[in-house]
Amino acid sequence: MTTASGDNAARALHLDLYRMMTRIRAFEEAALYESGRGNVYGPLHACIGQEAIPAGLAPLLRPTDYVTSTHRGHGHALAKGADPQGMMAELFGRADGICRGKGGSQHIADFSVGMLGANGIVGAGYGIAAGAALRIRQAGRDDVSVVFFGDGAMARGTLHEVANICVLWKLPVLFVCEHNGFAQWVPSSENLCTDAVAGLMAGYGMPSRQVDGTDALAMHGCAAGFIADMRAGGGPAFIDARANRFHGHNSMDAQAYRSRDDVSRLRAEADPLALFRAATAAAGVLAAADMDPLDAAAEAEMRAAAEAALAGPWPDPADAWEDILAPRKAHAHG
Ligand SMILES: Cc1ncc(C[n+]2csc(CCOP(=O)(O)OP(=O)(O)O)c2C)c(N)n1
Ligand SMILES: [Mg+2]
Repeated sequence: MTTASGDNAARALHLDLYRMMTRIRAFEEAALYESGRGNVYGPLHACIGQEAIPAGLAPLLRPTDYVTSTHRGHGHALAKGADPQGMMAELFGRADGICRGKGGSQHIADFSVGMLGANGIVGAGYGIAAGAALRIRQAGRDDVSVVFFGDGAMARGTLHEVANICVLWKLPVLFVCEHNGFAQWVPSSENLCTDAVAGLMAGYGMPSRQVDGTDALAMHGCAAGFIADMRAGGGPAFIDARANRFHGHNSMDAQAYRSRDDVSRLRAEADPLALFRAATAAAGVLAAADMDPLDAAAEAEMRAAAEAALAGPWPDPADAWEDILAPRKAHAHG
């Protein structure tokens, strides 16, 4: 039986999921536009088409949880609560960027919200996530550590080392594979020995599930169960989230390896925002009139973030030698 409070909770969750997806998309569309105008330093790796994956997890994460990310990390950072203006300023290389303009798109981090960093090294997040999870356990906390990575990164040896130790030590790491079928321009079938990656990880004794990564509600439901188990003292889990990237590998990729028709078909059939709109309307939870203002607000928010970031200060060349080594106090114990 549905109740009024149940209906309200469902409505609030649907609004949260849609708001986050549309914010991620608007951030990246604004960033891609500015990249085309020459305002972004370095390539941009857009997660457009994959927004439901981080958006599904966002309402489940606390500021004291941790996230490690990839080169395709804008959605992860926003889902973890990072400030879009600081992120945009980071892309533009400005001194008020979230990492003082020194990291750029592939190195966005914000420890104040538990975002431990995007990473240009494929698969580099595994060990960092496990270390963070070990700290959580040692401190007796019930937080969790989420590592996002691509299907290409499944081929990295560190995944298998880390999976082993996380199971052995019951570390609260949620492994989220963003399975988009490509590693750069190489189809995953030429990179991975199996498509059934959840089965691979189940072999380590880890609860593992394949989920439709274009479905924010499905992502949310699956991650909710795994995260609740971890907060109650359980060990790691794995999600094989299937989705598609609609843009090239990055802003410099002409996509010679797939046809325009393939991409148009994906956009028509597998757009997580459009699918969500249709499903929530069919279920009678949200109507277009609930979601259209969220689209407009996200667009305005990200446009304002870009404008403010463009007006931001350039770094002082004298600061180039700062932030290279860990802060002194980190070495206090030798
Ligand atoms: C250790 C390492 N090897 C190779 C690369 C070059 N590289 C950058 S992205 C990428 C593909 C990653 O594919 P996947 O993990 O599936 O993520 P996706 O780009 O599809 O999100 C590769 C091979 C790298 N950055 N780091
Ligand atoms: Mg991939």
